[in-house]
Amino acid sequence: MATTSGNAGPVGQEKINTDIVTLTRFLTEEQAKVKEATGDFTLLCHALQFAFKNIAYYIRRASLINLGGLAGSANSTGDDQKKLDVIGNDIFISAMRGSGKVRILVSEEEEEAIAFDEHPEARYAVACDPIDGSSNLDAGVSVGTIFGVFRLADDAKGVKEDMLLPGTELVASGFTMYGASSQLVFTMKGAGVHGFTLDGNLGEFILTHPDMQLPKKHPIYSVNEGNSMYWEEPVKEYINTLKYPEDGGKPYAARYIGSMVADAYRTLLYGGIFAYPADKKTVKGKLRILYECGPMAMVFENAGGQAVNSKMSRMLEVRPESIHDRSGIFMGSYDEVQKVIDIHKKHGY
Ligand code: AHM
Ligand code: MG
Repeated sequence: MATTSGNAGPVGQEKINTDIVTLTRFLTEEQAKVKEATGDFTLLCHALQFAFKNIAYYIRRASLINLGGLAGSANSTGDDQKKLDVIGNDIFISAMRGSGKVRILVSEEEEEAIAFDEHPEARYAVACDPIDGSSNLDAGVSVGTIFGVFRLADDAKGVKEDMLLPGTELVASGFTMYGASSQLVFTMKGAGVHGFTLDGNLGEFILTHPDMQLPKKHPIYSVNEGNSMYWEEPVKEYINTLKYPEDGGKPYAARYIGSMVADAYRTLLYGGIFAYPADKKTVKGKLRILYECGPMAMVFENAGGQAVNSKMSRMLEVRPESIHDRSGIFMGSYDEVQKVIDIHKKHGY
């Protein structure tokens, strides 16, 4: 007789789902909904998907094949590059070039935009941070890839100025998180946010979190409090209201990993707020508009949350002045971000 454990059925009687939705199937079904679709966007997404799988593979194997540590170079914004930063960047560039659908690419790791002149007809532009949070890599902390896809104007020349677009122009965005498992969060303009999990055996991203919705509020804040002596007054006041609630309620919990994809993923699932404000020392903010703040803002808005910059403008409407331009950001549950906005308004913002 078969043995049973707990409430599970006898071995061999697990309920097997034979009708799983892979990312490939999801994209095909989405394309079918758009009558005039040419399939270019779907092909581009397949190339993105391959880049994510490839980067996930090397991150999993990093300690085994000596990929830890520095590469001995610095990136566009002067940060030391890790060996994996360089590999992730090369994988991403090659996948985007190979798709034949990308005219121009901006990567955190490249000072200049990369124009794929061999594909003059390609109509998409991509911005990416191939391995965000890489300063945490050697400690085994979750890192990820952040990406945004723009449809270029018909008269675009394939130069970096074509990419100085606000997030409202994004046609798709999202991020992966390479952690205990590899997660992909993906959204398209005016659509929902969907979460996929990489099944290493199948080699496929499986739809595991359809239509992700941020809770309207949740008592978690996520910010690098080591910067608080540089914060502007409204930011100090806001964080204090969370730590010392006036109504005698419970204070908020602090959670800060220091890897935006991991902090964002938790915030998306549980709710709360993630902030990296501009401050007196980092006047423009730390995080980059094109490939960090904009794509994340689209995800958070499409999941029912809000995202604003340090001037309390809607993050998605902020147009970068240069491809590596930075911004302060507050993003998270709708009501939590609204508190930030209200306190700033009181201070005349
Ligand atoms: P990176 O793109 O060089 O990895 O930097 C971005 C990271 C984010 O993932 C994270 O939110 C932030 O920097 C952490 O900064 P800090 O260490 O100043 O708190
Ligand atoms: Mg980054």
